[in-house]
Amino acid sequence: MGIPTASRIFRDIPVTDGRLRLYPSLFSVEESERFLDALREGVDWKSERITMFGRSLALPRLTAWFGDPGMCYTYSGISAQPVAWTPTLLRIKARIEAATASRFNSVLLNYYRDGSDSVSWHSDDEPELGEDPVIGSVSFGSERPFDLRHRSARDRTGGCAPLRLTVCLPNGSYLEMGPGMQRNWAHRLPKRHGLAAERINLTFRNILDHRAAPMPRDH
Ligand SMILES: O=C(O)CCC(=O)C(=O)O
Repeated sequence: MGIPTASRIFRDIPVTDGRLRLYPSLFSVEESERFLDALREGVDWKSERITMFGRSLALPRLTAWFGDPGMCYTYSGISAQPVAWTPTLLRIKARIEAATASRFNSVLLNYYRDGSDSVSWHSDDEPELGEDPVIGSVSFGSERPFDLRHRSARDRTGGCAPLRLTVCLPNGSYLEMGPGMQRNWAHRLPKRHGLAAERINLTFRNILDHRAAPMPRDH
């Protein structure tokens, strides 16, 4: 299937112990607006709760989990059963798969209603994703900074690659966190106080062993 040339343009962001690739315009502005509207209106968004220090708290974002049958996922102590792929999600997935060598069987959707919504430091390293997963992250709506930090305090290579960096994720972009990025790095989407605009993020994943024991995390 032919895809627009702009979709294929990418930039490798140099990082120690990992591979990070940004496609700034995998989707055009018009497509991104249509997908943002379709996802906001068409997804049954959930406000999940986690227990921290004995208190039940709502996650500061809405979420939804879609995938092939049986692709259950446990994150932040929440066990999610997949909703079946919708035509919109299959179109987004097809674009990624046409532009890259990656293949995914599930996706976690995050709806950030405004700048007070966020996700705190974590790695996508649940056992069902396997030892060294590739995570594909699509962004629609408001551009937000995405922070990454290496898990070790020191640069073990002695080189000058940064151990902490921020990547701005524009409307219509696709960030691929390749091998090494969950094992060696953590990431977060910090709050942007005063920002009124919404954003929807889709993190495509591959569940390798859906029977693996869950490892809850805080975020
Ligand atoms: O919204 C983002 O860009 C990050 C989402 C994320 O880190 C996650 O779903 O694990």
